[in-house]
Amino acid sequence: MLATAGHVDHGKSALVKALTGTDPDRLPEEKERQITIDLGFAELNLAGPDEGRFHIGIVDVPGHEDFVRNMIAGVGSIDLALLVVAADDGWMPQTEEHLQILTYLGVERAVVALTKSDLGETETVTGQVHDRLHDSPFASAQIIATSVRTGDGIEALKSALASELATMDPARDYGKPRLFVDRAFTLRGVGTVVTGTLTGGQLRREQKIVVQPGNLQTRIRSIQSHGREVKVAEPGMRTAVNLPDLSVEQIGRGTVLTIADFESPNATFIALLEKSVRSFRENTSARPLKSGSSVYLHHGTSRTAAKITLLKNRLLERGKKEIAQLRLASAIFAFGGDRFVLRDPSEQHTLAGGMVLDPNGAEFRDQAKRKLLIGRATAPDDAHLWVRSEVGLRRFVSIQGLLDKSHFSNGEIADALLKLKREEKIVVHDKIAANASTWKALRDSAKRLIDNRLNKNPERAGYDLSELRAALREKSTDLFEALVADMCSHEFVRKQSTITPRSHQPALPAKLHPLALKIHEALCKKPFDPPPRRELERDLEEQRVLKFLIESGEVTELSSDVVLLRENFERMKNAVADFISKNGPATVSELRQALESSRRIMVPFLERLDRESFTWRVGDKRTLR
Ligand SMILES: Nc1nc2c(ncn2[C@@H]2O[C@H](COP(=O)(O)OP(=O)(O)OP(=O)(O)O)[C@@H](O)[C@H]2O)c(=O)[nH]1
Ligand SMILES: [Mg+2]
Repeated sequence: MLATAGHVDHGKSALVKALTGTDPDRLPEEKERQITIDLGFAELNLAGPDEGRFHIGIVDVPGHEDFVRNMIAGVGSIDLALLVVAADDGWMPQTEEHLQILTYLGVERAVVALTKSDLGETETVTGQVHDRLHDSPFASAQIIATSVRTGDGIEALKSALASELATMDPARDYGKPRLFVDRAFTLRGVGTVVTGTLTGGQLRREQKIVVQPGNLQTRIRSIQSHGREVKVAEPGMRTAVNLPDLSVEQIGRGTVLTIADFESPNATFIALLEKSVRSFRENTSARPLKSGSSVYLHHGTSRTAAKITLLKNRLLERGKKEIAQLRLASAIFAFGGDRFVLRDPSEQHTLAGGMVLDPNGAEFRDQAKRKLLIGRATAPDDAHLWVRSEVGLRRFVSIQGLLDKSHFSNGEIADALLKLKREEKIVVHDKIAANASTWKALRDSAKRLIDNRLNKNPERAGYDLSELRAALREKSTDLFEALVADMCSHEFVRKQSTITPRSHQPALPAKLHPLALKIHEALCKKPFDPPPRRELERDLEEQRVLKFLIESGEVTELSSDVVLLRENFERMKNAVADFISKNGPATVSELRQALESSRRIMVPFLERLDRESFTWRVGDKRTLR
């Protein structure tokens, strides 16, 4: 995609018409006032090298200072700018402002048209433009003098654009399509149509899509590009999508068409802000930006009120970069690596630009974490670096959804994980990835906790997993499960709900032996009608002993308040079998009398036998299975 840029009345729209034959000014008010107000669109066909041709969309932007907002919406997804400077007027305020906006948005290529060459003295203006561009990304841009009056330079401009396009990489496809909507309208018989410049991935006819913010689900009926039906829209394409199930109100400029794979939009995020060193005039836009300022954030085709908190210094000075948290009045659908522009609340000045470093926006006052984040801005295309910093920032990450909102494909993310694993920078366990050192620290503290507990309570079969999790203060189930699985692949085993070293043999400490004897005796007195459990464990030590007896199998637990010696449990079972074989199905009360037990014991006891499928309940009687 190509977009014009430049000061009002410098001949952008006239040039687009001369290049394409299409007048991009379509609104009656635009015709009347002879000024561009909103974005205009045209298609440029150019002869490329080797008989090839370029079909490229042009977005024509307004130059007037009141409509910079619309201009930004037009240049969010472009790869090449056609910067227009009128030969009779030279470099003007919106030439400068547009240049800064293009730079903030990461546009790296431009061709300059010196328009109205029939009216001006092109040599001096060429010198001035060179001057202005020398410290910009467009320092080596071709400068072509043109006149739509005489036709001079139009062919030269076409070949300059073609040669520029020939050396550009195709727009990246990372499988995450976003169409930032710049227009929505209704066509009779067709319904709602939205247009935009597609980035990040393909969209296809009949595809299910989601409109963000708002998570509105719908389906694409058809797609057009420059008036032609297409099955698939590719990244970089000017795209018109027919969404008959939505109304124009639901999907105006600023919304995003995407697929269902992503988390909701965010209203808070972390970004690196940058203030251009350039200052055309000593005006508001050149003053440092203060932490706490209210601004307008322009992202994609959206504009949202936002508040900035600088995380390190209090001021963002000209020529500097600062990491900041942005809190928005309403959520936007931003990815890590996205660029944006900040303007002042009265919409008079462009203040700064920025790149989203973390769309999920927690605050990072921690210096090490800030450093990790800032590193991302220096390598926005480096999946390895982004994955590594993500793991570093959050200690542990779920692999599912890792860096979903980024400019990296799932394949690139998986490759980066694999590489980091091979380099032993991270560990990957099942569904999670962690810093190698953090993981080791976590495992060590889990081990220490288990060892301490079993040293203190050698009679225990293991450490309760729920207790371990609470002690580690780990909230993520995936993480905790991965930790336990990892430990159990080495020196630990999992037994029901406990974890224990393989070598551990539970043993009652000698000083508790007398208590064990006491409990044993109490359970023997009336073997089938022992005292309630609470009478056996009146203090912590007795509790420990009884728990040990249960875990070691010496005592059987029938309910929270009923325990029996294992051997008595077996004897009772045999007695029940004898009684029923002789007398036929029996009630609880018959069995209770026969066994000299009590209802308190008999009810949970028989329920246990039912569960073991030893007995079977028919009405109020038990028979044998
Ligand atoms: N003499 C001369 N006049 C031109 C040329 N190009 C444009 N103009 C005139 O300059 C005026 C402004 O042209 P536009 O193309 O509307 O300018 P623009 O940059 O699109 O203006 P905005 O979109 O409002 O910022 C019109 O009256 C044009 O006819 C040229 O090459 N030579
Ligand atoms: Mg115009």
